[in-house]
Amino acid sequence: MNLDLPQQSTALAKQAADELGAAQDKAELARIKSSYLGRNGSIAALLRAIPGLPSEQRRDAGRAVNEAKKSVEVLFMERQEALRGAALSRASQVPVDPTLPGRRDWHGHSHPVTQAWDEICDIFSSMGYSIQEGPEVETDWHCFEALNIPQGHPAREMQDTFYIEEKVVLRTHTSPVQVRSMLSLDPPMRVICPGVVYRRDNDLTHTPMFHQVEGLVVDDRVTMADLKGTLSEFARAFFGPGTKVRFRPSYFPFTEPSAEVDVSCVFCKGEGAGCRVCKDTGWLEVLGAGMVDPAVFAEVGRPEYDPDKVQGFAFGMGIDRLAMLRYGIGDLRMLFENDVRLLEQF
Ligand code: 2NL
Repeated sequence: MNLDLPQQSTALAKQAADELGAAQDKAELARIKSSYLGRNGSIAALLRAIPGLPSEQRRDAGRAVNEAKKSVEVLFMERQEALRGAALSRASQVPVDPTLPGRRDWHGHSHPVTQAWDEICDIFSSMGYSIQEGPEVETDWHCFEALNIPQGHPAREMQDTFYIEEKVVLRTHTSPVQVRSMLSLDPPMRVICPGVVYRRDNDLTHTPMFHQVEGLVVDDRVTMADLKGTLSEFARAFFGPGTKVRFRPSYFPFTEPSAEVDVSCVFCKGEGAGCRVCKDTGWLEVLGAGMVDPAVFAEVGRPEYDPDKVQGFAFGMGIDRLAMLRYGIGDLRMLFENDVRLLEQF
C-alpha cells in the first residue's frame, strides 16, 4: 500500500459511487454493497489497517475511513430508491388494452335443492296455486289423525316418527300444512306446500331430514282427469316437453283412489335397456297422488269442506330426488355434505 489511508478512503468512496451508479437491479446493488461494507469488504480492510499506523496518524485515518463508509451507505440507499422508483414508473406505463374481457367476480348461488324447490313453486304458481308454509313441529292430529292415519297405523310407528312429546312430532310429511290451509282458506282453493320433513331413517337412499312439496286442490267438482292433466303438465315443465307420464294404481291413507306417477327416464329417455338410473324399465317414479279421501274432509270438520259438497285432489313429491334426477346427482348424501366442489357445479 503506497497511499495513505485518508487518500485510499476517498478513492474507495469514489469508486463505490461509480459502481453503485451503474448498478441496474437489486441483486447487483446488494453484491456491490457487500463488497464495500461487508465483513470482508474493502472498508473493513481499511479499518483493520488503522491500528498499524503511527499513533499521530490514527485519528485522521479513522475519521477518513468512517466518512467513506457513511458515503457508501448513503449512495447505496439513494441508488436503491432510484431503482425502485424506475420500476414503479415502468409498471405504470404498461399499456392497458381496453378490448380485453373483464374479469368476472366470483359469486355464490342457491343450493341445487333450493333451485328445484323454487322451480317447482314457480311452475305451480303459474297455474294459480298459492304457496303455503307451516310449522315443522306438529301436533299428532295435524300430522296423522286429520289425514286418516289413526293410532296404530304403520305410518306413525315409533321407528318412522321423531316424537317431541306424546302428541307432538316433527312432521313426517308436509300434509299438515294442507290441513292448516283447509282450516284457514275457503274452497275453491289451490295450494302448494314446500317444506322440510323428518323421518327416523338413515341409509344410502334416506336422510333423517329431507324436502317435500305437496299440493292440494279443492272445489265443488274436481276429477281424476284434472289431477292427471295437472301432473302431466308439471312433469313436462320440470323435466322437459318430451317427458312421458304414466299413472299406476297405489294406496295412501289420505287419498282414494290413489296413484303413483312415473315419468320417462330422464337419462335414457325411456329406452330402458342398460340404464342404471331406471334399472332397465325406462320409467322413474317421481310422485304420489290421488283424490282426497272424504274422511279427510270430514275430519277437518268445517261446513265449507262438507265431504258431500266438495272434491279434491292432492299430490306429493320428494324435492331431493327431483333435484338429483334433474341435475344428474347420483348419491343423495352429496346434497347434504355441502362440499363446495359439488355445489360450484350448479
Ligand atoms: C308421496 C305421496 C302424497 C298427498 C301426498 C294429501 C294431503 C291432504 C289430503 C290428501 Cl291434506 N292427500 N297429500 C296425497 C297423495 C300422495 O304424497 O309420494 N309423497 C312424497
